[in-house]
Amino acid sequence: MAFTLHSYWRATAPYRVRIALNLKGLAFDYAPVNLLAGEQLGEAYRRINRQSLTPALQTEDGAVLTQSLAILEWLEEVHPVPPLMPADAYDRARVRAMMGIVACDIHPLNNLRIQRQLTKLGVDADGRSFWTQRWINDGFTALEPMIAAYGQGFAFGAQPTLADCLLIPQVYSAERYAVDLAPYPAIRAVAAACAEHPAFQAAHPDRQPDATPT
Ligand SMILES: N[C@@H](CCC(=O)N[C@@H](CS)C(=O)NCC(=O)O)C(=O)O
Repeated sequence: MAFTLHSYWRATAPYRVRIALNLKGLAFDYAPVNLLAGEQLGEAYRRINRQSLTPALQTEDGAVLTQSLAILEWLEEVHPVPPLMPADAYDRARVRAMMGIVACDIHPLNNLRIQRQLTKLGVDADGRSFWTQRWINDGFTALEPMIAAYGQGFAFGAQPTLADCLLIPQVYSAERYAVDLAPYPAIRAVAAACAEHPAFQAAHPDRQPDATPT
């Protein structure tokens, strides 16, 4: 059985997993979940992921995995070639620190359900943009010197790692929310390098079967 990735084209957490699958050369079927239409809240998808969040990955042997970080680490353990983590334990901790900044300290504050809750609380579009930009800037301000110190073309080192799988979708989100990336030259350089890489290109939201013009 092939992999099936439950995904929404513009959502950044499934985008992380698409990049990793592509980097590892693992083919997958694409199962769209229309987040704007609320499909994640329906019973059919809740049977796949009780959290009503994307991604979910059905593996070759029929298991269903949720939470993008858990999926990425599972892919790395079960399909270790090419490696997306450095060999050294200190270096792996550095990559995981970069991953944590995006996955724990930026993204949870900005995703769709948070945006919807802010709207319900009366925060207008400008207020929501300010909120989103603020948390992205906070995280990018921390990431920038780490990437400047450890990156050699990619976020950590000279080959893609799981840090790039997290960073690139977050840069996509930052551009959507009109964050000024001028203060982050190291992040911009990594984004430019990844934009030339076929695995990242194929994972781009605009290339997904459910992409719709906005
Ligand atoms: N921590 C989760 C976050 C998943 C998540 O928030 N997914 C978003 C898309 S990026 C989603 O499906 N949101 C649906 C909603 O907010 O209703 C992970 O890393 O998988």
